[in-house]
Amino acid sequence: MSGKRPVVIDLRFARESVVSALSAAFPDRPVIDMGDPTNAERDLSDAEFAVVWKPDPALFRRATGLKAIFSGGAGVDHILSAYELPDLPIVRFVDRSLTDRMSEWVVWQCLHHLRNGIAYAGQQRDRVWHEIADQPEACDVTVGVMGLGVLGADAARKLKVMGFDVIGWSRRPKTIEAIETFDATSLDAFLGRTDILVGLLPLTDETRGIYDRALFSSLRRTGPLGGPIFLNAGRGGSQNETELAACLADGTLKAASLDVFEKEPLASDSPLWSMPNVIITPHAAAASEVRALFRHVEGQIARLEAGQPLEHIVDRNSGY
Ligand code: NDP
Ligand code: OXD
Repeated sequence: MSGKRPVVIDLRFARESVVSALSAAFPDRPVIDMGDPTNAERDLSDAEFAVVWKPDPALFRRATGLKAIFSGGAGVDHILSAYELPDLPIVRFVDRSLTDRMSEWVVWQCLHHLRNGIAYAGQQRDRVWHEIADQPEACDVTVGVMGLGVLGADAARKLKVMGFDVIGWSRRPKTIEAIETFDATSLDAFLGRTDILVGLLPLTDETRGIYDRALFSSLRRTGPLGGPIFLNAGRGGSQNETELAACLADGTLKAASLDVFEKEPLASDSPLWSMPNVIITPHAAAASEVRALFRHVEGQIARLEAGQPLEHIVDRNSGY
């Protein structure tokens, strides 16, 4: 090998996907795969980079020579909130495959609600042939995307292509072609226009519990879908699940599609499981493709070695 220092991998993903992706990754440097039990006691002080998803907390005490930490996903709350992290750059996973998957999920769910997917699935179960009248068009429905980062902005553009009226909200002012945007100071105006709310926020101190009864009550109630609909694929910690379930039960919300939950896996006794107006996916909206993740890490290391700055570095102050 080239004399380069190792990259340490601690990814709590499906084991086969990590092993398979590692077979072709990092050809020019040693790899320490913490999923391999023979590495359990290995000295990690020579490791130069770490690629992690919910890693062993001891990793950062043992790997004392790291230059950068790469998150195995776009979100970094899994490490920022749970570990004493060394003062090193933390790089988020940003990649076309992840972005496309998330936009697929968002567009899928918005179309499902637009086209009465829940009602028609119920009718099919009951062998009922009945066309629901007054089908609105996508352009009649305003989708409000909360979080206009890499994922939110892409989802907003693709929803626009499908014909929806799309608006967006982010902490700082943003310009996205053909999409009206609102910043942190104009949340109420944004919510008051929104028929389908799409949550694509990171979990930070500011966004924890943001999706609560007060917020759901501010959504537009006079839209063509017969009540506001909530989609969340950001983080479950941003939703007050007790209030969410109550709002779905009393009609404050007409329906929801939820990919993320306060506690995952979702407890088997959660009322959300059996609500007829709720669609649940198991944090599967945009799983990281491990080969793509390693390509992204290789690319960032190559940049660093060429004297260029790392991209997609987390701002520790804002928490994302
Ligand atoms: P980015 O960091 O690119 O974007 C985050 C967006 O949220 C930005 O527009 C930011 O505003 C906005 N934001 C953050 N805090 C606030 C706040 N307090 N008020 C208003 N807006 C705020 O993240 P990504 O788009 O890449 O990812 C978003 C999240 O999606 C991830 O953090 C992760 O939690 C989740 N995710 C979920 C997956 C799943 O499978 N369910 C898969 C991948 C990611 P500004 O533009 O002003 O900075
Ligand atoms: C991510 C996730 O943050 O999969 O990438 O949740």
